[in-house]
Amino acid sequence: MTKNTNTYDESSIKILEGLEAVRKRPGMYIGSTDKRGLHHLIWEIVDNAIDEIINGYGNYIKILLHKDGSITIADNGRGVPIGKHESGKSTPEVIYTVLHAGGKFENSGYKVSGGLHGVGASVVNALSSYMEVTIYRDGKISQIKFQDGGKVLSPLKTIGESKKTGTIVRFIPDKEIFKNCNFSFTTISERMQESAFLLPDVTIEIIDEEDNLNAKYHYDDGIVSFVNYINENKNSLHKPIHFKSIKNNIEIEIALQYTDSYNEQLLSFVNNVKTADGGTHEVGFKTGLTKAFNDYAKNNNILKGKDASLDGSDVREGLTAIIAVKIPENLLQFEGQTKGKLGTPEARSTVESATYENLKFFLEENKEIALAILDKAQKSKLAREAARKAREQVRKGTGKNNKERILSEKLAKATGKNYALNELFLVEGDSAGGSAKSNRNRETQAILPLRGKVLNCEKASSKDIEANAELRQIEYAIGAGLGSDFDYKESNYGKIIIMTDADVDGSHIQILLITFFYRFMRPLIEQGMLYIATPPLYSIETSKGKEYIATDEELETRKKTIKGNFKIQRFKGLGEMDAKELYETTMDKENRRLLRVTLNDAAIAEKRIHILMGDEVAPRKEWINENVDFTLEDDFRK
Ligand code: 0R9
Repeated sequence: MTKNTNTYDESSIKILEGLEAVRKRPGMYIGSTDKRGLHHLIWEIVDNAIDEIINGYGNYIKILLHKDGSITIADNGRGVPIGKHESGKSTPEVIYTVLHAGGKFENSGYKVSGGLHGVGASVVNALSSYMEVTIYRDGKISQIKFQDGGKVLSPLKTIGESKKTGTIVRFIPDKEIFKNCNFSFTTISERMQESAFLLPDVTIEIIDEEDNLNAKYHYDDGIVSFVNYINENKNSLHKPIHFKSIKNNIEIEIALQYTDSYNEQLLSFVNNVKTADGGTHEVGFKTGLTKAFNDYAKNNNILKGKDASLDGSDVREGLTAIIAVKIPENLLQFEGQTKGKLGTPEARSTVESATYENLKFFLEENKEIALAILDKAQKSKLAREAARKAREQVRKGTGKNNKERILSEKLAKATGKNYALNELFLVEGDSAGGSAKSNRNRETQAILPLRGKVLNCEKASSKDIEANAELRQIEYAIGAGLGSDFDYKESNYGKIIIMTDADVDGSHIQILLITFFYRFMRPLIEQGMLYIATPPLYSIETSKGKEYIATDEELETRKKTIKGNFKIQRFKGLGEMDAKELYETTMDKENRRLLRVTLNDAAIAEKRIHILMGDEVAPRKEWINENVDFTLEDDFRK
């Protein structure tokens, strides 16, 4: 841990912009004003508390969700400085009302935690109808209050005495800005758990006073606990391998463990911020890992022949790894739209050599583990080669499973050649499939009926997929490969749409298909190409004609406003609608409502898929509700 020796320089605060700009264009500062943006407010404040802890002060963060919709975040650091700023205002007033006031961390070593790097406090204030900052410092309790997006309600004043130190921020998100102001205990506690894994000295507590929920996280073993947590329900081949090293001013800490599953899970962090899109540190890790296993295998005559070697994907099958690096600010480079990808070139070679050297040493010292992992990697190599051969045969039409024949039986193709505009409907049941085929937009809509339940892919290998008729049809229809060969750019369709009955079986088929896509075509989900169709639950016939109702709530509301007689029909399945109805309600771009399947957090999705692919239906439904964005698809059609 590095101690920040820079003391707070009250004159270094940069006054740049007014809070009004934030309110006018909140998206520019917090990304969006949906649920994600709402929670961003919390992350900004929590990040400031984490910064203080990383700098060496304090070890405790508490988050309280109050019944009145306000939220409190508290730390036990030094407390925000309470002196006067050169402008004549108090320092807290400047920090919480002036954008970019957090400039103090510049060039003070590691740039820590995420988000807007201390800019956040004023942004949160700008987007809150009320904010109150209480500071324990210099033997006093001081407090300042704001309202209506950062207007001072009561300037900083002493409200009591205390020997404690720390900062407490309480705020109410502005209802004019956020349509939905309900914080999610689950979202907050999952994110805080991840922070707690990365900050082993810290305890983070979350209390939901409304729903009487609470969670408290503290992990002495840091990222080793993280790996154990992810692999909790899996069969691991050995205890987690853990190493730390410092090279070229870059701190590297890695924990990894193999399980008997086929899935790879790699999570990386830079200065405690998740790098969801990877980057040079991940590349370095993968290269070092592949090299260490290949060298060991060759040196011990496990791989024979000059050309024999294991692919990266072979040595990562069943691997869970956490890569946490700390990079000094002057070397930090982020890339990509969301800045979730590390660009720092030095991180690549540094992480590669650290991984290689530490693993090489470990494998030499732990022969049994080395052999167990290599055995698995070799099996993966064989399965991969066999699956590829089978696919090639199918592509060339040489094998007994001719691709065209397999598809022509079931797939109703789209005639259009603009693949990005084309849509593939995966439809539950032959009867609904038949309706969809007869009434569709033939230019852009293709239909593939699915019979019964598809294979649960939680534990399937690519060989199992090739052996499964239903999934093989999906693979060939999409035409972009599978697993490590999958390339979403090759997809025959811009949208893959799952269309099932609105019942438990339908939900089950949805989750089975999502699991398949998550395991074998994950980029499809990452690129936002996977959707779920939402057929209506009811139709109402009145004197004015027929209308469709999506939910029970909507039905109740509508019933109250209808005058005269009406007839309600409940659709138990897609098959109960005629072809025209099915098209109009569920497939027609003008009327349909599609849910996009999103991947908010790979670690959580992984864990949840694993747990939820068990026998219970209720948690599975909840998973779908939580992981699917309930947004009108046509809002983000590109
Ligand atoms: C409950 C959430 N906590 C905070 O928001 C928080 C900010 C903060 C802080 C300092 C200490 N604790 C904090 N908690 C601090 C103190 C000193 C120097 N730097 C930071 C010092 O005593 O010299 N921050 C002060 C300014 C900022 N944080 C920032 F918002 F501008 F980043």
